[in-house]
Order: sequence, then C-alpha cells, then structure tokens
Amino acid sequence: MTSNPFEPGAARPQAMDGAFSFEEVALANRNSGALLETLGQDITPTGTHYLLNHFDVPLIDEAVHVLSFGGAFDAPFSLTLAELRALPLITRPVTLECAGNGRAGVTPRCFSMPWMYEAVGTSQWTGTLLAPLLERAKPQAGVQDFAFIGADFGFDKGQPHFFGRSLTPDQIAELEVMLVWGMNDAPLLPQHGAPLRIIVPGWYGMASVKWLTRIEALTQRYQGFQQVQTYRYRANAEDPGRPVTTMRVKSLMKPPGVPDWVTRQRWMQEGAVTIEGRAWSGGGAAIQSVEVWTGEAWHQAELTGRQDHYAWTGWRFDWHPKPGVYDLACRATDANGQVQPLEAPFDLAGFANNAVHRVRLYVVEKP
Ligand SMILES: Nc1nc2c(c(=O)[nH]1)N[C@H]1C(S)=C(S)[C@@H](COP(=O)(O)O)O[C@H]1N2
Ligand SMILES: [Mo]
Repeated sequence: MTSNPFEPGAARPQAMDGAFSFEEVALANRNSGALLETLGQDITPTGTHYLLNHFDVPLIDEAVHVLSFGGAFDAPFSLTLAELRALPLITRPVTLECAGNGRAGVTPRCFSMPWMYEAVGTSQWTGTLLAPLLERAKPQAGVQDFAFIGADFGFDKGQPHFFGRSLTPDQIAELEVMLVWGMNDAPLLPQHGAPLRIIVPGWYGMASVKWLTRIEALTQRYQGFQQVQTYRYRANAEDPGRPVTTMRVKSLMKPPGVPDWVTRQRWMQEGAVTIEGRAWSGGGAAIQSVEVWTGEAWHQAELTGRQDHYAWTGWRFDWHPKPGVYDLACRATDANGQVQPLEAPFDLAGFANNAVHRVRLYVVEKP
C-alpha cells in the first residue's frame, strides 16, 4: 500500500487469510449485517436490513432534493420528490444481496468489507417504475448507457468519484428497475439512500444506487469507477474479468437452538426442531428445491413459497436429533438447474461466494 491513499495508483492492503485487520473491523462496524434469526420471515425488519455504504452517508433534505435527467436526452427534465410521489405507485418485495457477501470465507481474501453470511435482506420497496421516465426524457438515437449517480463522494484505489453505476437500454427494458423512496411502509432511511434510490431486482446490490441525484444518458459506455474498475469476476490480477450482474443461487438457515454469547456456537436439548430459512437466486429465477444436511444425508426441505418474482423463498425441515454434535448445512437449487456449491469458484475480490451455509449445533440429553 502506498502511504497516501489519495495518490493515483494507491493500492489496497495485501489480500490475506486468517485474522481480520483493524481496518476490516472498522468497515464491519459501519456496515452492519442482517441478524440471521430474522431468516424465518419474508420481510426483513427495517432496522436489521444489511448496510453497505462505501463513503459517508450524505444527509439530504428531501424538500429541496431534485432528480435531474441529463446528457443525451432530447427532452431532459428534473423532478422533485413531491412530483415523483404523484406518479403511478408500485410496492414490491425485492431481495437484495451484496456481491461481497461471503467474502470472509474466500482464501486468500480480498481486503474489503469482510462479510460472512449476513449481507442479504428483503424489503417492501415503494416508488415508481424508472423506464417510463427515461422514455419521457427521450433518449437520443445513439444512447448506449444510462448512468445513475449518487450524492456520496470518496476515494478508492486513489481515485476520487461519486458512487455511480450504469445500465444499458436493453437492461432497462428487461429489468423492471424501480425508483424508490419508501421501505416497508415508511420513508427510506438515510443509510438506505434517502430520499431516493434505485432498486435493480435480481442483481447484486451494487447496481441499486442510493442517494440518486442524476441520470445521465451516454452515447458511449459509462466508465465510472464502480462500473469498470470493480464488480468484475477475476480469477487473478491479469484477468480483465467479466461484470458481476445477477445473484447466484443461495440459501441461509435461521441458526437453530440458542447461542453462546461470544463464540455464537449453538446448543439445544434433544427433541423436535424445525430448521427454517430463506433461499433465492438471480434474475427472478424460482427456487426449485432446498436440502438440509444433518451429518449423514441431504434431506428435502419443504418450500413455503415466495411473495414476489424477485423475493426469496421460505423453506422448513422438521427434524428430531439425538444427542450429538451436528455440522448442519443447507443448499438450494434454482429453476435453471443451478446448485449451490460446497465451495464457490475462487474470485479475486471475493465476489458472489454462494457456498453452502454451515452451522454447528450441539444437542444434549434432557436432564
Ligand atoms: N450511492 C451509493 N449507492 C450504493 C452503495 C454506495 O456505497 N453508494 N452501495 C451499493 C452496494 S455495494 C450495495 S450491496 C447496496 C446496499 O444497499 P443497503 O445498504 O440499502 O442494503 O447499495 C448499493 N448502492
Ligand atoms: Mo454490495
């Protein structure tokens, strides 16, 4: 790492394994994860939805905030929040997962937010569809990309930028992107992008730009840092990579039993227990099955359904363990036949680690 993080070419600390560094712990304190005990519910309680904020959270006065459409539009305009609220409303539960979820389980790990399993959640998002507004602004014939620019500014690898991402006209036609200002029947909170963000259903979370201030139509592809310099699958440092887009098939369980305070190891007395959780995949693909490993075999879980095309699916498995130590796991298969792997393919930045969720459970005799 160069000593000055604001110099062009400034690198991140070395990838590593084992103990977490001071800086990783500081990032983890800012970017909280979901509580796994909420995985029995379709909607993640608002205050427990995970957070991933690269820079400082901008505190924006919604009374003066405007969203502007600019660049290669023939009829560019701006909208206040009051004007947006008068547009046709849509409320939809959408599951968001951070592309870095699972990074702490990748060896060697990339120096970044060290998520274990918890960077995923489902909220009821309220807003309006984006596509009709882009049409109203009349994109010019040669438009190749729409860039979505947030109000948060900072540095990464020595490069200053506003957080921004883009989608092509074809992606906009396919994805049912929403402009949202409400979360679970309440105003969007500052840390989740208030007063206005986008939601790109079925994709990893980086596409869902928060604190949205500007939409720019471009006649070339957008070259913003968060679009081209990161969020690419790369096997090694020379690999130009492929862009990270839709979520990979994955499932998580609500850890059974009760925890030990510091180790979080689980404990229960012998008897009946229901193992339950949630499973999801990208691009709206349905979950076809979830299996639970109890130490000797995979057992089919019962699927309890999903609320929406872009929301996760509930599942449960009734079990009656004898005393012993169990290394439980769950794995999902989606309608495209994609199966959650025991170990995910290596990625240099630790993106999209969808390896099975493992939980150790100690079952003891009834006294
Ligand atoms: N403006 C802006 N938008 C952003 C981010 C950010 O740092 N700045 N983080 C992205 C990433 S990586 C994720 S995973 C999601 C997280 O959304 P949440 O914090 O509401 O869960 O927001 C995305 N949108
Ligand atoms: Mo993310």
